[in-house]
Amino acid sequence: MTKPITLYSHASGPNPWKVAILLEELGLPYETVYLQFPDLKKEPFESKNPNGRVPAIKDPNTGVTMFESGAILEYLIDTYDKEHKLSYTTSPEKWLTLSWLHFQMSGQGPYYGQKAWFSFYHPEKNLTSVLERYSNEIKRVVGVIDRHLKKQGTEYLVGDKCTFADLAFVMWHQAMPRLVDGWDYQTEAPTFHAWNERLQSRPAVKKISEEKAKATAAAQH
Ligand SMILES: N[C@@H](CCC(=O)N[C@@H](CS)C(=O)NCC(=O)O)C(=O)O
Repeated sequence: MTKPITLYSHASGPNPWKVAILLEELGLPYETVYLQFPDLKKEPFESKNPNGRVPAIKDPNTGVTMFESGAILEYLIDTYDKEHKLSYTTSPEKWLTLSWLHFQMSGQGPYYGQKAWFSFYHPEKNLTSVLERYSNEIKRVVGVIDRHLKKQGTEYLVGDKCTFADLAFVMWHQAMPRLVDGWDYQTEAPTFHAWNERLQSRPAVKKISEEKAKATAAAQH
C-alpha cells in the first residue's frame, strides 16, 4: 500500500498547490506540512530544498526528498502515473508535454511571480514601465496558449488529453484577474479562456482551490 507523501507547503503562493493538484488527480495519499516563509531559509527545511522555497516533497515509498515544482511533477508522473492518465508514452507527445511544462516553469511562473511582487510587495511604488513589462509578458503567455490551441484545434496543450503540463498552469491563472486588472482576456483570448475554464472545473482542481482558500483565510487570522 502506498504510504502518504509529505508535501511541504505554504498557505499562499501557487507552486505547492500545483503539486497538490497532481497528487489529488493521481489519487495519491499525502499529508501537507505548512511552513512559514522565515522557516524556509534555515534547517531543517534547507536540507530538503537548498533554495529555501516551497514546494518540496518527501516520499517514504521511494526514499526520495526533492524540490522544484516542475521536477516534482515529473517525478510523480514517472513514479505513479503507470496508466498514463495524465501523460503520454508516445513520441513526440511525451516530449511536447515536457516542452509545455518547461514553458510553464520558465515563461509563466517567474513572469507572473514578478508581476505579483511589483504590484503588491515591492516597497517602491509606481514603477509604470516595470508593471507594463510584466503585464505584457502575462498577456504574451496567454496569447501563446490561445494561438496554439486555436491552430491545433485541440482541447489541451498536447492533443485531446489533459496532461500534467496543462494542470501546471492553473494556479497562476487563478491569480490573473488581480495581476492584469481590467484585461478582458475572455474576449481577447477566447480559446485560452475555454481551456482555462475546462481545467479549473476539474474536481481535483476545485477541491485544491477550496483548500487553498481556506488555508489562506486561516493564515490571515
Ligand atoms: N521555481 C520554484 C519556485 C518556488 C517558489 O517561489 N515558492 C514560493 C511560494 S509559491 C516560496 O517558497 N516563497 C518563499 C520565499 O521566496 O522566501 C518552484 O516552482 O518550485
